[in-house]
Amino acid sequence: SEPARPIAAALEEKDFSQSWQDHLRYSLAKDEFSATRIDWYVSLALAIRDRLVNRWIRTQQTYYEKDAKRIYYLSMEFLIGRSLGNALINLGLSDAAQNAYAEITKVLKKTKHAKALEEFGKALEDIEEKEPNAALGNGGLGRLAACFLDSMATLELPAYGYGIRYDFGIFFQKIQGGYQVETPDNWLRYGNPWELARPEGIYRVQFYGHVHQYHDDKGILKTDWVETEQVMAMAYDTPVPGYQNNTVNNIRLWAAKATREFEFGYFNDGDYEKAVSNKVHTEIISKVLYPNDSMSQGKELRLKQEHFFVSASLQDIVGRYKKTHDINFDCFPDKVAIQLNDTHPAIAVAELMRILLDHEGLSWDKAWSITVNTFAYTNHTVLPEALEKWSVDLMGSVLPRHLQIIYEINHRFLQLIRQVFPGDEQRVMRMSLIEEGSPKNVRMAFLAIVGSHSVNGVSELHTEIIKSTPSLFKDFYELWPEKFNAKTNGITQRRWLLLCNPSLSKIISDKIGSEWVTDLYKLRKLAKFADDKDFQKLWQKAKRESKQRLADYIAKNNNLKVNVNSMFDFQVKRIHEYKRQLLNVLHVIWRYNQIKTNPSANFAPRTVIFAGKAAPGYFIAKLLIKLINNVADVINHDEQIGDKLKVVFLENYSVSLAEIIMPASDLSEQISTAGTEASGTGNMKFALNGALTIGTLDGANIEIMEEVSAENMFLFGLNAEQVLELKNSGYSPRKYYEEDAALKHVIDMIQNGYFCSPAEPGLFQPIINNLLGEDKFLLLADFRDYLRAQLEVDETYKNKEAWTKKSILNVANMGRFSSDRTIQEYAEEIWSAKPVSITFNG
Ligand code: DL6
Repeated sequence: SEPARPIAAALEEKDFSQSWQDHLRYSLAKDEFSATRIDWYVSLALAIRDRLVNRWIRTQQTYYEKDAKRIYYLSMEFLIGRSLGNALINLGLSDAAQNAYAEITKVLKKTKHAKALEEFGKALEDIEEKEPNAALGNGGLGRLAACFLDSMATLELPAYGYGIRYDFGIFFQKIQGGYQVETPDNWLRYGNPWELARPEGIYRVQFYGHVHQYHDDKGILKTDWVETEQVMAMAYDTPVPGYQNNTVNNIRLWAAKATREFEFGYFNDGDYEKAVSNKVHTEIISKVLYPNDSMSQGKELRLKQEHFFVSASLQDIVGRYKKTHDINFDCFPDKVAIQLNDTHPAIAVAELMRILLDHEGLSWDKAWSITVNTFAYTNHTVLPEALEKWSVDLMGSVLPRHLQIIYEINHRFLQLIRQVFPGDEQRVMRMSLIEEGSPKNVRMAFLAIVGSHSVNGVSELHTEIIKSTPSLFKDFYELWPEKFNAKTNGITQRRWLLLCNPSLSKIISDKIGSEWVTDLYKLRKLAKFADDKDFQKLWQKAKRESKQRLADYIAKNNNLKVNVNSMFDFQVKRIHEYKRQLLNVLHVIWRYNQIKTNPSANFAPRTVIFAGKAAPGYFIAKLLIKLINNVADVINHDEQIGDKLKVVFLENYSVSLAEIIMPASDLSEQISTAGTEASGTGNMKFALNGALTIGTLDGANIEIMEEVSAENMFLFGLNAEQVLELKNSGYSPRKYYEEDAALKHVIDMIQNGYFCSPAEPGLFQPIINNLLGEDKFLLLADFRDYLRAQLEVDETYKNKEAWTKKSILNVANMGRFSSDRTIQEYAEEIWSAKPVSITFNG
């Protein structure tokens, strides 16, 4: 089909400014004198959305006409960030928007209305900044889902995202007195111009009640789930444009609404209060995102959220299938692929079985074969506390029919185990979907594995770990080796280079053309310019501009002046013990001591920058934030230290903040204990923006090393195997503490209150107890080698040319880490899905 790119963009550019002003007037009923900056943002977003709508409709029509195999990405989290800049880039309307901005500025200037001019701002970015982040995710898993949506649309894959429209996304983080304080993220306060409510797209979701089984008049066993509580799921659709193609896919998020029956029932009884409280009680399901990224808390409301969005999505998917296919479901898996983003949607295995058995009347064997061939499951973590388990009692109460189905799945599954491994009752116990004990639990990861035809890890190492670790999925790998595969994560270069780093993007495209935007391997062409002095100068200039932008941000938000000539050294990610922000802090204190004792020591000046949220209930992680801030306070106020070292904690890490951080980075800290970080994607974003990595051989760091080569990184520490060996041979952190005077000094300073106010002595004792007690993540074992690597960083940074060369080579070798590559692999190897081009004539 005809590529409609240039024609479509050109046609629509010319009326852009008019359309923007029309929306201000006719959609918002404002004139330019009363418009606030938010009004200008909303009207601009609506003008852009108009330009997506025809393509959006055409895309859905085409999938329908061609009976394309659809890919459904089920995820509790989508960490989208802002949509405006991305939409402009993908539609090729960035220049049109700039021109429109200039035109309207001229008009406003003529009016000489100071307030109107002020609200319009000084640059288009001022308006873009009014867009709240769609922060419906915690971290890596949610952001990956958002990158995948972008890649699927760009690769013209018939894909849909399904999730929850939380009223409140991830909390806002404030730092008060060095402590994290959480406040609600009311992102929908001013409405959301990108979404369309679909009041007609509504499904009934059931909870509680009980199961009624009986034989009908033909003697066939029937199952009804009766006397249930019911909640309506209402669809909100958001367009997902591909990059300068005509594809506009859909992300459908569900909001909980009270059923009319409930309300009318109580109204008829005259119980108004009860009707209202029932509505509130019901709608709480989609109220707020759970803020834990690596901990399953087993809360009833969370289980209800999971079932709520899974049930609505499956009803939608099955309904769409039935519109155009016969009712025997024979080709369901040929037309439908469903990816489970972690175990959060794993109840879908039981729910699809329930629909096929109880509603569609299929036999067990047929329903099961359809289910297994439809689902695929991605695991995102090896942390035992993150593996979801639901108590049998809770599940029996909230989802009694599902529990029954899970028992039946388990019964048949254990029969298979006994056949394949006769006499191995230990194995049967280990693999059972039901964990015996009190309470008895349903193991959701096992349900997802048994109910899927594919199980993937998110990097090569992570996949090896889940396959070989007895407490993870070793038994399942032995049973079904063919199900397991690795799909190394990726990031979309459209957001994480083109959009967030225009100055670097420009010099890259000027040099090698812009094909890298849709084929990241094209960056390889940069390698031959790594030594080119003129190119290096341009490269350094782009970096400096971005660093200046961040320095301005820090001056404004942290009231701290940082030196843009210092090395900007970042660790930004969720705060977690396994990610080892504390190891970074130990190094910072060590460096501080070195500078104090030897002021003429030739360290490269550094600004060490942290950002990240801690789960609100994660005590040690929150204490670590306080430690970082206290250490920053001491160091930043020490006149002897001056510019040689500064420490910054940036509050409220978000997608938008990451877009400012990545371009400004010199050094990327990826220092998790080997074998703990499933993949990491921040590591990729930094390297793509020219940062060098100091890191362990963990997750995707290993694959980054394979691409950019070890000499262009700073690797240190034990590898995953050595970590296991050391743990097995009896690890004693105290030994390292006793034997390393500098390390001991650092730890003693924390313990003895060097970084505490007199009002809070002993504040950090729990951190010290962890470190000298178990030191579960082996910080002390890796400390010395980390210092060695850090000194190598200093030496390299002092040589500007050598550093810039490595920076260019990092970027040149990042091709593999595009989410386009990842999605291509999912499409070919898991989903068997093909692209569908959309023809559109404006
Ligand atoms: O796969 C995306 C991302 C990985 O890059 C990170 O390494 C991993 O920690 C993260 N996992 C989560 C929490 N998962 N659960 N459950 O966000 O996934």
